[in-house]
Amino acid sequence: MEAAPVSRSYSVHANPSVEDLSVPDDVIPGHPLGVKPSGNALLATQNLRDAIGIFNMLPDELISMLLEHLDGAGLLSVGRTCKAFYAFTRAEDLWKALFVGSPPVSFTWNGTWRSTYLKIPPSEVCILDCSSLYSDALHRPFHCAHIALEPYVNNIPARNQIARLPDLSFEEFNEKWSDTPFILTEPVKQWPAYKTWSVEMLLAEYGEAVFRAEAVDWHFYNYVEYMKNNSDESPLYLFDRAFVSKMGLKVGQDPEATYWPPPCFGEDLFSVLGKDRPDRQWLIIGPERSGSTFHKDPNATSAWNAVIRGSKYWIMFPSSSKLPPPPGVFVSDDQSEVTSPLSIAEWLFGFHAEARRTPGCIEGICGEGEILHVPSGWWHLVVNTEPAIAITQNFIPRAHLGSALDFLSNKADQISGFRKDVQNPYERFVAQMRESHPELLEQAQSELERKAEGKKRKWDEIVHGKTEQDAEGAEGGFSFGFGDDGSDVEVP
Ligand SMILES: O=C(O)CCC(=O)C(=O)O
Ligand SMILES: [Fe+2]
Repeated sequence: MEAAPVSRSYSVHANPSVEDLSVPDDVIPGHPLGVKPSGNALLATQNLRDAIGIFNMLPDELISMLLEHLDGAGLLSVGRTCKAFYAFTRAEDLWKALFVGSPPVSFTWNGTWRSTYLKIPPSEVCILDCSSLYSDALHRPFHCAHIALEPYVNNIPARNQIARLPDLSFEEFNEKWSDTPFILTEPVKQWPAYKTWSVEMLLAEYGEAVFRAEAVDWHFYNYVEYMKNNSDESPLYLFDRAFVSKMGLKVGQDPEATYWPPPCFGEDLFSVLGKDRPDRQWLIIGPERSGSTFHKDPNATSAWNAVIRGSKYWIMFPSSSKLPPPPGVFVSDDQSEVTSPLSIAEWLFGFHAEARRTPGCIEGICGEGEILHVPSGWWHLVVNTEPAIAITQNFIPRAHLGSALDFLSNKADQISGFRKDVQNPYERFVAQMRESHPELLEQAQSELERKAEGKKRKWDEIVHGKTEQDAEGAEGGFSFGFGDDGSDVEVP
């Protein structure tokens, strides 16, 4: 009953021997302790769970939750009581939480969170046979950490393919492409970063530098040890917004620049805020299977994401208040919270097929030296199909000034990435735009007014059967988003 999606094709001979029909070892390795999915218990003659006494009445998930309350010594003690509890206390999530909760200043990555927390060198890790334990809760993360990505990222239907182009001019981007995801194959190939960066080179140059990886700040040499030797279902992802200063890079127009934003995207209008602008650029490094679960980028910004080494699979959906979120993703009524309780592997396993059939879905692989455009408001899930190094930058393009203003003024509670002391980002932004680009601001504001007026008219027609002229004299006000363009403009 072990579920094992086939990762690679293997030949079946005309006269298969027993060996020929066996599942090859390289598909999905067995669980390190031999734990099996729970369905196997139905035919089993022995079950290690019988030894856990009164706890046998609790579901696996509840046992795991109880164990989350123990410290390292507690977990080791419980694990010594019987093989079933030994297997439960070996769950990597427990040890990851302990390690991340009290990170040592220096450490050696020993291949698992448990061995790293307990400082057990790989040669001294002991393994008890728990093959008579049947638990989906324990088996699932291990299984997900090994499922093959190929069936999901390959064979993209032609109708779903993200457009691929060598390059674009600013005019082409501004007039035709600012609402559309695309991959450019040329500009990044000019970057010194593309020509010189690799994990080894970065390790040699910046091994001692400390980068942020989710909730931890690690020396890069530790992250590389981790990257090369882990079996996590959702590998820790290096995502550092201060890499330019940490690495002493020059960026943009400078003759010694390591990289520069491709000119087609034009200026980033958030630059008018100078030092008060929100976070904008990140270095992203991760092993195969690391990536980003479904989200929309912050503050209604667009983004580009340039792959310097490796490759990334992207699956994307447009959004508007009329469209549901992607399959398997749930959003609170005010869109402020996204719940995607699944890891990338679980989502691929459970929802990818449905997503691929859903209108609006587009997919693509952004390879080494290529750059992908994420228009503001688009949902995206990204998974690294190989160990990858990327740089991403968020920006407000001219064509999306209206949606950025709309977001900043109407979704103030969802604004993120500004320094804490920057009060009232919307008003600051408008004031700076009025100074630097008054004509663009005026255009965007009248565009927003036109949209709000259109919505108001539509509402009046639906509710009161009123015509445009009648509605002009209407009184009272409330807010309602019809969202035919993805924005929820306040109706006065
Ligand atoms: O490279 C990735 O994982 C995607 C990053 C991303 O979506 C983001 O920075 O918003
Ligand atoms: Fe993103």
